[in-house]
Amino acid sequence: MAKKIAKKAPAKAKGKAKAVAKSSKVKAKAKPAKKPALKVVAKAAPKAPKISTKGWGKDGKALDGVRILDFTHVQSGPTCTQLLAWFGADVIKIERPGQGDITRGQLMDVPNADSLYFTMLNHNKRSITLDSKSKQGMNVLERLVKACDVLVENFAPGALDRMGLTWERIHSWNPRMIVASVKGFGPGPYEDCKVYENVAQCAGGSASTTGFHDGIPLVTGAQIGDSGTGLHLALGIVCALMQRNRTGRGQRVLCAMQDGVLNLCRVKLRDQQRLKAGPLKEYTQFGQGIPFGDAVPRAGNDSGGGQPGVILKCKGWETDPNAYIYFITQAPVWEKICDLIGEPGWKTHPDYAKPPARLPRLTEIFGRIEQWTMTKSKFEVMNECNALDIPVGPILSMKEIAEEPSLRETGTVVEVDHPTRGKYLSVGNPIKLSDSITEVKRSPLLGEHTDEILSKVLKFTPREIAEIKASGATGEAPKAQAAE
Ligand code: CAO
Repeated sequence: MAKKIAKKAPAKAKGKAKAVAKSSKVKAKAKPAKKPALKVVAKAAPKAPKISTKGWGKDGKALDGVRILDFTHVQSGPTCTQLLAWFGADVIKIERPGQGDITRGQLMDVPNADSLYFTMLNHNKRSITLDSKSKQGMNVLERLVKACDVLVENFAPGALDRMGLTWERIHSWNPRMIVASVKGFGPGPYEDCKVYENVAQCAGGSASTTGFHDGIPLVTGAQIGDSGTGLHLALGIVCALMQRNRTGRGQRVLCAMQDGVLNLCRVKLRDQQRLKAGPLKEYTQFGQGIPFGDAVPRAGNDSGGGQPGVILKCKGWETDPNAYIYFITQAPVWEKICDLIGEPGWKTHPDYAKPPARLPRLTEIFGRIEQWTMTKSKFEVMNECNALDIPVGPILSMKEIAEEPSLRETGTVVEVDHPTRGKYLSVGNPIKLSDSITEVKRSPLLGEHTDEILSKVLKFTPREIAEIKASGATGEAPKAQAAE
């Protein structure tokens, strides 16, 4: 079907173009136009590059040639620029002399070494120290703006403007520059607020819908406010780069953390509207006869997809806090579930055979399934269920994930060596491109690349570099040197 449409469309368009050309000729003969007739110029198809003959993954990286002025700190911004760096962008991280990104010194586990908080969010980047509020610092920044394609920042609202880097100024220095920002809130009553992860989870609808209906709101372990927004911002930047290929100009990209969280909670806004039509029958609360209020309640471990699902105990749950499995009573596999748990009669019994009949009995049904899961380890349940195409989710601990060989093989969990902290584990690039292979390189030491960037990227002369340094704009030379 799609093929047919695709074939037909150009033919139609051609016919129309011809018809327009013909009629304008006829008109031109009958009555000469006062104004010169509009020229119909055939639009040349954009010249596509030749198909590479190099092996997959051997022809550079997706974002080769893109240079990022990385003015990010803490988590949301750095996750975004780390992703771009993994795809090949040259990411130059500007850090305040002396201190750098505040996370370098937060949650430290090895004395005098950058924290894991920092190292795990700043791979594949270069670091330059620069006091952006000094005169010489601003001169360097101007040169950087001219040399980069994208400026990414997640300062408090207004901080970039206070520094003197307004959009108008940046655009006048480099009209091609894309300026991408993470803020806590978009325009509105809270736009001036500073925001951290859990604030965004609360303001974006996640906390009010996470937890059990009779408990307090909960935040999730997944950093959906910070890393989630960084991911959204990275997509916005790549789109702006694509548009710039056509328009030649940069633009602003804004991702508010509240919006990013809400985007990830969209099924809950769906349920908010469904409430008008009556109780949410797939919620455990319905089967328990607990009335619904006027806002989406916390749904415990109920599945968000409309298929009833809960977390059940497995063998060893008394001592192992993660001996559990997520179990979904998906309609298409219901009969297999009945056979597996030893309740073949449920396949035809009117109280259990069809999903609507099961909804008020979910507590009883999952109780019976749990009797079965408690006789097996979570991995045994996983194997037996998956052999029958019954989807289940073993609750994997971070220890199990860190030790999982298949995640090491795919580069999702990587071991990285660092000159001052030694070897550590990190999460690698979760997005796999078959022709742009990610190599995870350690995070930079504070100011490690200051000289290199001033001379090789920004082409300052040795004399100019000496002047910049003497002014204090770059702070002291880094003490720790890379061991490479
Ligand atoms: N040279 C000189 N000054 C610098 C500098 C440099 N290289 N880098 C930063 N600064 C200055 C800024 O200009 C700012 O100065 P002013 O307040 O005078 O304008 C100052 O450092 C502090 O910046 P900040 O307000 O962004 O930092 P903060 O620690 O007070 O707040 C945060 C942190 C995260 C709450 C805030 O940046 C924010 O709300 N960001 C947007 C939302 C966000 O990304 N949150 C995610 C955080 S991760 O959980």
